[in-house]
Amino acid sequence: MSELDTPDTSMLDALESDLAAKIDAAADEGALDEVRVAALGKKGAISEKMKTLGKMTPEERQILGPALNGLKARVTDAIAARKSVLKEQALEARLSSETVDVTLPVRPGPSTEGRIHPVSQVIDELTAIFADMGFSIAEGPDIETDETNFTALNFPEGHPAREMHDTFFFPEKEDGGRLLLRTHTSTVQIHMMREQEPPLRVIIPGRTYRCDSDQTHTPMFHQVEGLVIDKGSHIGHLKWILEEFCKAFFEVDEIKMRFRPSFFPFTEPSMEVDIGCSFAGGEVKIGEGDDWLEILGCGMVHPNVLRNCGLDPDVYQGFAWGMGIDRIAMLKYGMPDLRAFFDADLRWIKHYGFRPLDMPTLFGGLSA
Ligand code: 2U9
Repeated sequence: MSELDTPDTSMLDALESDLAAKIDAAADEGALDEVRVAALGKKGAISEKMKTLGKMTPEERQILGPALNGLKARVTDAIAARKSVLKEQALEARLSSETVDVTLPVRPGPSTEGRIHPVSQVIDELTAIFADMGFSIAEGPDIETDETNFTALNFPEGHPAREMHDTFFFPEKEDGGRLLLRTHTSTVQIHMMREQEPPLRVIIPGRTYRCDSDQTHTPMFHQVEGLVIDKGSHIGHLKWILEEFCKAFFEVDEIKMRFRPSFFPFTEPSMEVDIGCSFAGGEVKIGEGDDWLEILGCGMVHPNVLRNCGLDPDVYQGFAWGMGIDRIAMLKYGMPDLRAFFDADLRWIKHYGFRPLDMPTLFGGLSA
């Protein structure tokens, strides 16, 4: 083919530089897609030229074929490169416009008004402590039967705790059964021992009810009980768990503890536990001084209770403890009167309540 017959590819060069300019000028992915369609779409400039290849002579096709394919490849790559640049720019724009300065203080408003009740805070704290020791947390109904609240727990018939002056009973049912408001959360442990195979390690916070009312007793109060049932459980384990709990809860490195003999129908032996404190200056300081403060009751689960739950006392042993949540809240946070806990007085909750964002964690400080 002579110089004169060589097909003119200069118009392809002009088309390429025109498309390259439009690709660089595309301000966003939408505009870029319009350029792509105009160049490579069904009726695109390059596509239209590809369609003419069929009508060319073999000599012309030999020149223009590779030229067109090369143009199409370079334009496709240029569009792809521009697309990734535009995507990056769009992301940068969003990142800079959507920043949130997390170091800013919480904006004043309803979310800063709300308070967590000290009882809820203490439940969160003791939950964090026992969960860290491998305990699971369980809850159960406030309305219970005489059987789970007393009989299964080895309370003999006629025991004073069963009397009306101590327990809230519902009207007698037709079948003679009596429902009541549970006087302790032990009822949940009875259900768990009857429904689950040991080993058990469970913590049960919840509301409990007794006919009582004075500066340190209210008809409804909060208790947390713990239960461990296993084959080799002994009092050494119980003492360790309670000591670790008290140190973590009162946030002290060392704490003196005193285990005094006591009696509960559901545990044998039973003990009441005091922690060392100082009353100097009329203020209670836990973990120092030579005074003592009763904090909880505990003991080895009575064999009758194990039997009432279908467990063989010669195979399984367990221990349990119970404490008043409101009481340890008063000790830790200094509220003078238990009745104020339930008056729903906003001034009280504003003073003694906790900010919702102060979630207690073991590493972050329980009551930081
Ligand atoms: C089962 C077996 C044993 C739970 C226990 C105490 C000792 C105790 C009181 C502390 C202050 C209740 O809130 S309070 O008035 N509780 O002293 N509670 S042992 O023993 C159990 C629980 C469940 C199956």
